[in-house]
Amino acid sequence: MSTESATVNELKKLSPNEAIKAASHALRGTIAEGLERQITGSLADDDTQLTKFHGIYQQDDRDLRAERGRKRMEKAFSFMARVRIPGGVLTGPQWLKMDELATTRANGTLRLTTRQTIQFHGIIKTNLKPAIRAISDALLDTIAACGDVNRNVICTANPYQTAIHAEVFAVSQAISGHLLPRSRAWHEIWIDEEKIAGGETEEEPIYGRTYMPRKFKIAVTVPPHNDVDVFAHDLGLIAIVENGKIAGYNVVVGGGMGMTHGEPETFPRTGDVIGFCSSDKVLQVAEQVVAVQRDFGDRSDRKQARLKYTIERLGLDWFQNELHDRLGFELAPARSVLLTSSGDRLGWQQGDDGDFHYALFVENGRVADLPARRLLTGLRAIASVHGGEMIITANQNVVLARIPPDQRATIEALLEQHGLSGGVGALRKNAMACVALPTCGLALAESERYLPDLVAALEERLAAVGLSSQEISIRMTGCPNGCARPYLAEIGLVGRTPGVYHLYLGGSFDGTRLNKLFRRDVDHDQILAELTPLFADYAGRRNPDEHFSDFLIRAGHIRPTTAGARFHLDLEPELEA
Ligand code: SRM
Ligand code: SF4
Repeated sequence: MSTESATVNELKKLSPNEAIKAASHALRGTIAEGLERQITGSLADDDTQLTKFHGIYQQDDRDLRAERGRKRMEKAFSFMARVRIPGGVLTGPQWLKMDELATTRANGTLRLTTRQTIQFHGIIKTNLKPAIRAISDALLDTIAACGDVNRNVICTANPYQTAIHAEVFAVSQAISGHLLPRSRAWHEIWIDEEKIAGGETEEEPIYGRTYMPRKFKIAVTVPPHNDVDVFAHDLGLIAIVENGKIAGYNVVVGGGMGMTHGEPETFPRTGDVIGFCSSDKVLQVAEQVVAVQRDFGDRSDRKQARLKYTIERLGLDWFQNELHDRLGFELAPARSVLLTSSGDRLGWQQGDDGDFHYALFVENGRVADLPARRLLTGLRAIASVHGGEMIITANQNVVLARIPPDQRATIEALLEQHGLSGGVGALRKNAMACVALPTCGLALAESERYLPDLVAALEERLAAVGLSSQEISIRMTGCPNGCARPYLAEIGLVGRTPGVYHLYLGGSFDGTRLNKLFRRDVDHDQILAELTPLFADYAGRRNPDEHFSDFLIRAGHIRPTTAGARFHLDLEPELEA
């Protein structure tokens, strides 16, 4: 390890999480004992850090927090469990098991996430072990879905579209498997696997005893689609297709979304393209990028512990040299790539082999029954007859994949019967919100429960100026951590306090350019008041095919992000319009 890393990790006081990981016996802690304690619905504090590595978060119902506090009752604790589904692919029977689990052990809904997986909310402690066992019975797991490790690897949706998509999916699965922790703790605690003889803890050849300094995220995309937001990840891989085959991948490093309000040393950042590697080298590249961050990431301050800050601190040239040294070869120059959109192509598509695929809109990823749109029951009915797969996208939607031509009418009828076949407005289609209240412990404002209403109001304003069919991306989060990747949207809204948001504008539709802070602390009416004149100006003066955010920059409503600026600071609004 070099002197730089000594400076950051050996001379500073390590964060408390480092000691918890080191003393955890490869992620076991006292979780198993805690599950037996019936006097509380919670686990020991240190164990709640370790359960994250097993895909499990302790939460409490924030809608009930104040009232229970007044009555001096324990918080209404429950757990969120996140499944590991690299590439988002589930079979029909697996979907049905997840659906059953949601109704029997969780809050009766499935939550599709921005990382192509499912979260269950509201699992009480006594249900937790049976729930994880049910996930295991469906041949799935929750290992490394959270925690200081490589998370669920995401890739452009639907491996059944083309052979290229199939290969990218296989690569994502291979990376996910390669970077899984070797500890058997998950199997011992949750599915009662016998303890290893002698009780010795396993070696972690890639991670070591203290795992990563922080979470680590990987996404793989197939141009021209950027449905994974490849620039938002610690490591992004862009498939380079030549003569109908994948020649290799452009390598992108140091992306990330999270920041903290009022702390300019934290910021969203798009990754840097650092070169190209052939397909046979991609696992090696992924492992060594992880290894550099493992050794040089800041382990003293968790707010500075992501790869984006390591690169800002030590420099991109340093990072590339270190990576090349470890690889024993240099990445080739990056190939040229065109990305066109970051959303999903909703509706029917036909694959190379003649099978159909239907990408179904799921508002903010919440699979629940509403009077007009019965998603939970509808998807259950479809999964029961559908011989193909159900594929979760990184935009929180689901693709019903591999529908043979003679089954299309059956699926169409089921969609119709459950109110799922109607059109969705152009703004709504491109909207994403994070979970936020009531489950997220970090939420400062509503997100999932509020964005649908805001979109309805904005769609009225767009219709009034003839822009009903204009696709504009809008994303909201209940705090600045950026779980719905709001800083890459054309319109970004980031929670400040209940009912109040910062408004960001100017992110590109293809997910390659960050937006900028446009107005601080705006409420519902102020958001409408800010956006309505901009919509009108856009309707009157836009060029053909010009996206909203590109227009805002051309028309001078916001200053362009300079080519070299890969991060923005949350300091002052860019311009007074
Ligand atoms: Fe996230 C923390 C939900 C994708 C950045 N995120 C959380 C927690 C676990 C809150 C907590 O730590 O107590 C949220 C649980 C809420 C709940 O009740 O379910 C949460 N994040 C989500 C999900 C479910 C949002 C969604 O609506 O889909 C996404 C689950 C992804 C998955 O399946 O693995 C989710 N989170 C993201 C993304 C987007 C992505 O990965 O592409 C980001 C921004 C990218 C990045 O990491 O930079 C993201 N989440 C964060 C952060 C800030 C991390 C940072 O280093 O800046 C936190 C807070 C933290 O880690 O301390 C966080
Ligand atoms: Fe919670 Fe904030 Fe993530 Fe939303 S962005 S889920 S409020 S941590």
